[in-house]
Order: sequence, then C-alpha cells, then structure tokens
Amino acid sequence: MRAEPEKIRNYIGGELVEPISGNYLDNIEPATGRRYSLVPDSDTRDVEAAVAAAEKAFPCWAHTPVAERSRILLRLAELIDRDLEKFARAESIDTGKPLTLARSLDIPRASSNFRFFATAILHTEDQAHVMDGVAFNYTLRQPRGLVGLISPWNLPLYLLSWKIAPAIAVGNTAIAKPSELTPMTAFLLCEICREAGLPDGVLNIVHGTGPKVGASITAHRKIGTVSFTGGTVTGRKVAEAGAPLFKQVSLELGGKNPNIIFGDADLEAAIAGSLRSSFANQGQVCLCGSRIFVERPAYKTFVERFVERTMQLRVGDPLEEGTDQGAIVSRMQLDKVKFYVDLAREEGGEIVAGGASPAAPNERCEGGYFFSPTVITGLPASCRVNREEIFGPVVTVTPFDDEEQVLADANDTDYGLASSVWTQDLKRAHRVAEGIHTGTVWVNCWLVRDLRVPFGGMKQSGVGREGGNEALHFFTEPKNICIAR
Ligand code: TXE
Repeated sequence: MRAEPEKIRNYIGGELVEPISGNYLDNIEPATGRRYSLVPDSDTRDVEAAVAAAEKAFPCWAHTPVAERSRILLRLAELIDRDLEKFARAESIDTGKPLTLARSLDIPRASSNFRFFATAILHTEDQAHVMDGVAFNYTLRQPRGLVGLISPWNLPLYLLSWKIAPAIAVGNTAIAKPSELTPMTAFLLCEICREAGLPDGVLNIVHGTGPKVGASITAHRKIGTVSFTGGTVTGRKVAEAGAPLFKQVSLELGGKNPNIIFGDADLEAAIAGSLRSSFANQGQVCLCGSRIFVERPAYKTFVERFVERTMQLRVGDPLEEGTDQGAIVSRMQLDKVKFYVDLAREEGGEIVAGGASPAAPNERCEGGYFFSPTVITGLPASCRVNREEIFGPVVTVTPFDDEEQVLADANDTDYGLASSVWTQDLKRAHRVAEGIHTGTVWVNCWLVRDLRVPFGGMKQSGVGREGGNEALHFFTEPKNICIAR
C-alpha cells in the first residue's frame, strides 16, 4: 500500500496550521514526475491570519535587544547546519537538483545567511551630522514593520533565508511565501524556528500560488515592504501592486548573462568556470552565464574542449552521488527549454551538444523532467535565443573580434544581472568590467559571493540591492532627529 503524501502546513503565529480552505496542491518530484507531498493552496484569509500574527508580534520583537535577536538567528544557523542532510535531501527532491549540490552549496549558504545578518546587526554604525553652533542631527534606523518576502523555486531555502535573515534581524516581522513548486525546505525551517526560540509570529510562512498568496501579500495595506525574487514578468506585477500604496519594493529578477572569454585567458580555467556557470543547477540560476562570447583566435579550441566536457556531464538521478545534472524543476519549465532549443534550430543555430531529453537514468526516474546540457553555436547575438531568458541547461557560444564589439553584444539585452570576464590583462579586465551594464561582474571566476557587497541587477533584472548594509537599510526606515544646541 502506498503511503499518504506528507501534508505541508502553513506556519502562522508559531503554529503549523492547515490552509483555511482545506485545499491542497500536488507537490511533484521533478526527478520522477510523481506527487510526493501536498502543499497548502492558501488564499487571502490565510494571509490575513499571518498579518494579524505578525502585527501582534511586532512591538515586542522590534524592542527585543539586538544581542537577543542575534542569538536566536545564530541558533537558527546552527540548527540548519545540524540538519544539513535532512535539508539537502528535501531541497534535492523538491527541485530536482543534485543532492551533492544542495549539500555543498544551497544549504550551507542558507545557514551563512542567518549567521551573517545575526552578526552584522551587532556591528552597525549610526551617523551624526553636527551643524556649527546650531544643532546636531542623528539618524535613527527603525524596523519598517510588516514585510512580505516572496521567493522562487531555483534556490528555495537560500533565497528565502537571504530575505528572512535581514528582515527579522533588524526587528521586522515577516510574512513569507516560498514558491509553490518547492515548499519543503521552508516547511522544515518552521520546525527549527520553534526550536531556536524565535517568538511566535515573527516569521509566518504562507504556502500557495502567486495569484492567490503572492498577490494578497503585495496588495495588503499593512505590508509596507516587499522583497521579491522571481521572473521579470511577475516582478512587473509586484511593482504595479506596490506603486499605488507607495510600498518599499525590492525586485531581484531574471538575467541573460554574458560570459566573455578573451584570447589571452587561462583557457582551462575559463572552460571549467564556463561549465559551472552554464550548467549549475541545470542552468536554473539567475546568475548563470547563458551567452558565451569567445575571442576568435581561441574560439575553435574553446568550442571543441567545452563541448567535450559538456558531454561528459552525467545527467542522473539527483539523489545519486555521481550525478552532475539533475532534473528540470517542472514539466512547464522543461517545455520552455525545449521550445527555445527548437527556436534555436529555426534561427539557424547548430546544436553541438545535447539538444534533447536523455533516456531516464533509472527506473525510479522514468517520468522525470530531464534535459541534456546543450551547447549551441552559429547564432547572432541579436536573435531571440540570445535575448530571452531560457533558464535551463542551454548555452550559446559566439565568436567576437574586438572589445568594442563584444561589449556592444554583451549589453544588447533588456537584462543586466551579472557577467563574467576571462582575461589575464588587468587593464582590460577593469576597462571591460566598467563597460558592462550588469550589477555584478566576475573576473576570472563565477558565483563567488561576499555577503557584504550590494547584490542586484540593472535594467529589467531588478530594482534595489540586497546584501550587507543594503539589506539592513532596505529593511529599516531612517528617521532624522535634529537637536538644537
Ligand atoms: O517565477 P515567478 P516562475 C525566471 C525564469 C523562469 C521565470 C518564471 O525565467 O522561467 O522566472 O518562473 C510568486 N504576485 N526566474 O514562474 O512566477 C510565485 O508563486 C506575487 C528567475 O516560477 O516569478 C513564486 O513564489 N507573487 C528567478 C515567485 O513569485 C507572485 C528564479 C516567483 O515566481 C505572483 C526563478 C503575483 N502575481 C525564476 N505570481 C531568479 N531571478 O532567481 C507568482 N508569484
């Protein structure tokens, strides 16, 4: 007899509760295509309950000494570390990403987020401005109140904790909504919140769809601050909902990131880095470099070696240790990837690696959403495949002749999230980095994160910056106090 699927519950006012409607959605395991748990199909009423709980908790939490808030957040980090394997497994089953990746990257980074903001709040500095003989001013930074935190499916715990940690560290109370596709790690986090002694109502998690739960959060008059990570189309809706209410909104959206390799680069390092930046998490990272530009003298060798290495990547059951590439997050996302690979063919591209779904890696994964890592050449920088975000294991490689041309091509997109430059010429590295319109530029590396730097995108990749002081500022309201002398 098949076991009943686990029922995920909402976390409101410190209690794990059923959605008021009693309705649930299927939570599908991408590697098998089968339901493995049920996620609450919550609605406005559940958001209202979470708002009431957050409102009740706010005055006390906002006045809780910083050292105490810090202690609780550090405890949360310790408990995530303690339960690393449990979290990593849940993340892998939910998303389809290799367990090894969840274990080595996603979950450790989630605990780092709590640790970072737990200690950051102990070291903030306040400003004072003294006016000659007249007055002095100081700026008080206070928590903003109730904050809404909406996150996507690609790095579920990491991106949610990147928002929760700074928001509650500075004294806000939160209503968080994980992606309905990947709710499990947020559910596990609730158990840990109770164990860490986080007061009831400081963090509330409401599961469900974007149109019901997400839209209720963005439209709610009592939630004055919204931090959102997800697609650009949804980001626009979040901005539209917040504008008439003058909400403080931060948007971390999609990307179409260029990865530029000059002829003088350490080619082995550039190939290894490009392999990661193209295919990490099956290419479903907003920071993935989906457009590789290679200076013509190095182009042929790069393509040969890059394709060879791509074909060695093992697409497999995410739960198996030797797997490099797991499953795509959903049937819909898999269809989107296939659509763009077909479009690449129509646009005249040559598929030099991958381009189709491989055979199922084992019996368990027969209904899974797999796609081989795919490399496409021969497309102009201006075609749709090179301009629109695919968000899958698909990368294009294009030759270039000079710096000016590659900068123009790299910038010829509506997005501006991140980029990579590979060169041994220091002056060129600085010059090109300055010329690229992206929020982050990596030189001779990829995905190296210092949590103190401002993180975010330009153009349609988003508005606002998160990370370090930027996050502490985003989640607090500055008040100037002027005292006559
Ligand atoms: O994202 P959505 P989806 C990109 C990627 C992907 C595309 C769509 O290109 O193909 O976005 O993915 C919630 N009001 N990225 O559909 O819909 C939703 O429930 C408020 C880039 O999953 O933007 C989820 O919790 N919220 C990205 C969150 O928004 C709404 C990572 C994000 O979902 C809502 C993931 C609404 N009206 C996808 N509608 C990155 N930059 O990291 C949905 N949501």
